[in-house]
Amino acid sequence: MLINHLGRPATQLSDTTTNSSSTTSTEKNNILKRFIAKSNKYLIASTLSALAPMASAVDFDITIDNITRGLYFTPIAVVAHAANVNLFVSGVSASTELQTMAKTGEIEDLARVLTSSGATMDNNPAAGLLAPGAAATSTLDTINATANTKLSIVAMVLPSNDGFVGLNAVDIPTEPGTYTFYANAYDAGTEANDELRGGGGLNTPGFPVPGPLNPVLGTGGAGVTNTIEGFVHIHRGNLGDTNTAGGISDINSAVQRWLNPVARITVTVR
Ligand SMILES: [Ca+2]
Ligand SMILES: [Ca+2]
Repeated sequence: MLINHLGRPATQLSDTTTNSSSTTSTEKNNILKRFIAKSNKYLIASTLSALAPMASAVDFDITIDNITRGLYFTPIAVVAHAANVNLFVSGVSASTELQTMAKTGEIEDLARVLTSSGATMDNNPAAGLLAPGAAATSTLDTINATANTKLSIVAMVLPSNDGFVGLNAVDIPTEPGTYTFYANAYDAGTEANDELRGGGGLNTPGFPVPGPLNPVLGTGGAGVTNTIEGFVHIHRGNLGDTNTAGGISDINSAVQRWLNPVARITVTVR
């Protein structure tokens, strides 16, 4: 059965036509006048909306607060991108570039791919590690890149094998004001969470240990697990232990465990 735009069966459209054929000529004129008046109103409305400024172009600051007790964030990628781009999708395998970021902390590969897709980026606003309780601010300007309506932020979290803080494709606000988002830590699913010190390379086990982390980690752990998870998911958190010279993990469970979220993102649109 044919259905018109109001959801009525096509047969009802025929009934309406039959009824209108019995309308008098005066009534027809009145109907025509009302139709013309309405059409003018729509024309004026559409002209006004065409003259309104573009709502998608914005110039904004993004402040990232590390709200954890004991995690460091490696160089942060702050990205305004188009709606058809995703840095990661929960439940799906990580891209090679995301895997590299989550296992080594390096964002150059991710930045190269995103830049070639037309994204607007600010890389490494903390100029290195963002310590627990610290904050860093980026500025992005999408006035000349109006397709970039989504905001994503990623950085590896340490200590972790392939954990990362992720804000995933939220709508960039367009009205001036201050907006707050919270970001969870995810597991890239590309390395077993053995929780052991390592070289931090893409194909080496364990996690990198930059200077500030060295004195607060244990040594000689046996390893928590050998299982590679296979897909991006909410991180289960570090298990850790309290044995600084052995146990299952080199992570201190009294300091470096966490519950999500791990970052507060404050967007200020000017
Ligand atoms: Ca993992
Ligand atoms: Ca230990």
